[in-house]
Amino acid sequence: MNGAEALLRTATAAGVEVCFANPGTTELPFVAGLDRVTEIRAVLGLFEGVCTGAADGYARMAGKPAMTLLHLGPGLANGLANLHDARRAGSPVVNVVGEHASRHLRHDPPLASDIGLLAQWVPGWVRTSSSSGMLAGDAAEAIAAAATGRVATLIVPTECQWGPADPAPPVAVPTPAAVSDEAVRAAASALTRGGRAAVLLLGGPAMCEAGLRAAARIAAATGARLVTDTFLARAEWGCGLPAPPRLPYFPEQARPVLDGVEEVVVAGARAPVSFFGYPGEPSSTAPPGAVMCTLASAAQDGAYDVVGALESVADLLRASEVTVPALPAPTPPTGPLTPEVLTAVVAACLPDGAVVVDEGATTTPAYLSQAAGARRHTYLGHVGGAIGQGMPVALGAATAAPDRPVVVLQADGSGLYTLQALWTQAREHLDVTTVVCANHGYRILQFELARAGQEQLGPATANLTDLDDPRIDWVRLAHGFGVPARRVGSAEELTAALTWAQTESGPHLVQATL
Ligand SMILES: Cc1ncc(C[n+]2csc(CCOP(=O)(O)OP(=O)(O)O)c2C)c(N)n1
Repeated sequence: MNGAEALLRTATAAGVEVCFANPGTTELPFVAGLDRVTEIRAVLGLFEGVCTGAADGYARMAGKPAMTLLHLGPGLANGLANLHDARRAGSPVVNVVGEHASRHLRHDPPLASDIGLLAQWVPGWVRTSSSSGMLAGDAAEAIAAAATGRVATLIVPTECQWGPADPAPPVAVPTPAAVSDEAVRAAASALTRGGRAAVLLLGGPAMCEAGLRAAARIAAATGARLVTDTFLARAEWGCGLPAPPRLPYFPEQARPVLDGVEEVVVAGARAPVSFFGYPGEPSSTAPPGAVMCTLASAAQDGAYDVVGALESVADLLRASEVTVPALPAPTPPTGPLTPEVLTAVVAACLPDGAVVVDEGATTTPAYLSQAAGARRHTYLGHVGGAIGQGMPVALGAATAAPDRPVVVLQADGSGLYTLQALWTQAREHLDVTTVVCANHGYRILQFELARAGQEQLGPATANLTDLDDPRIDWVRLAHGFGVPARRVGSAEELTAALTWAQTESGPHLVQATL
C-alpha cells in the first residue's frame, strides 16, 4: 500500500467519510487512492473556497471533520478565507495539501511556495510529513487535533504519497473538560448579586437545545436576561425552544441592549465587541463598568463543556425546568419585498427539519426573531466575517444531513465569491434552496459610509459599492450551473417559489429582487 492509501484508510478508521477536493498533479496519488478507499465520498469543488466552506458546513452538521484535498500553496491560499470562518466557528476541518517531491522542490519549480507559512495563518494544527512511513500517523494526529474544534493542515510531499506505508490506528480525542466548580460558583454569584442587572451571553455550543434549556432555567431562577452572540455557528431554533434576542451588529444598536447591565456572564460566546473600531468609540459594547465573568469562552477553542457548565450553574441555583410558551407560527406576509418581508416569508415557509444557512448580510438581521415560532430547525450563521461562505456551507451541510432540506439566505455580493458551489450542489443532487437577497449592491458598505457621514455616494464610492451595472442575472447563472431557478419580486411570488423548490428534489435558486 502507498502512503496516500494508508492516509485514506487511517481517515476512514477515524470516522472521516467525505473529502471536498480540488486536486492537482501533486495530489494524484490521493485521487487514485480514493478509487480504492470507497468509504470516503469524493466531492469536487470548482474553487478551493468551496471545498473549505463545505468542510465547515459539513462539520457543523456532522459534528466531525471532513477532509479537504488542496493543491499546493495556491490551492490552500484560495481556501483560506473560508478556513478563517471555519476556525471562528470552531469547526473541525482536516486539510490535506499536496507538496512537490522534496528533491524537486530544491529546483524551485513554478508552483513552489511556502505552504507552511500559509497554513500557519489559520491558528490550529499544521505539520509537513517527512516520510511515507510517518504519513498515516500524522493523519491520525491531524484528525484528532481537528476533532477538538480546530483546523488541521497536513502538508504532504508527493514522495510520502507514493512511498510504502501502513495505516495507523485512530488517536484518542480528548473530551471537553468540565468547567471548574469555582467558575460555576463565580457565574452563579454574578447572576444573583443582589439587585444587579445581569446578562447571560450565549454562543457556540450553548446554542444547542440542552444549552438553551439550561440557560432558560438560569434566567427564570435569577432574573438575568439571556442574550446571544451576534454571530452563531449553529443554533437549534424555532417552536418550543427558548429564543433569546441576539446582540445587534452595529454598536449603536448593541449598546442599548446591554445598557444598564452590571454583570455579563459569558457562556460559549466571546465578550461583546463591535465588529470594527470606529473613531472615538470604545471597542466593547458592554457598559464601561460592567463586570465580565467567563463561564466558558468561545476563545477557549472547545476545550470546555459549555452545556455541562450551564447545567451545573442551573443545578447550583436549584433552578426548575422551564416550559417555553408556544409562540404563534409565522404566516407569510404579502406585498413588495423588503428585507424584513423576505425573511418573514422564509421563516413562514420552512419545510420540516430544515437547516437554514444565513449569509444574508443586511437583508437578514430580523430572521432569528421572526423565526422564533417557526418550525423547529437548525440555523448556521456566519461567524468569521470573511464573505463567500453561504453556498459552500450549504453544500457541506446538505452532504452531512441529506435527509434535511437546506435553505440558504444568500446576500448577492457575498454569493458571487463562491457561486460555483451551485454546480457541486447540482452534481451531488443536494436538496438546497438558495434565496439570493438581490439588493444589487454592497449595502453594508453603503450603510457604513452613511454612518461615517457620507450620505451621498461619490463616483468612486458608488463605483466600489454598486453591483447594478450590469445587473447580475442569478437565474441565468444558476441555469448555467444546472440549477433550476426563478426570479421573484413580491412576498406572494417568493412564497410560491419556495413551495415549488420544496416539492422537487435537488437544488433550486430563487432570486429575490429587493
Ligand atoms: C473575504 C472578504 N472580502 C471582502 C470583505 C468586505 N466586505 C464585507 S461586506 C461586503 C459586501 C457585502 O455585500 P452583500 O453580500 O451583497 O451584502 P449586503 O451588504 O448588500 O447586504 C464586503 C465586500 C469581507 N468581509 N470578506
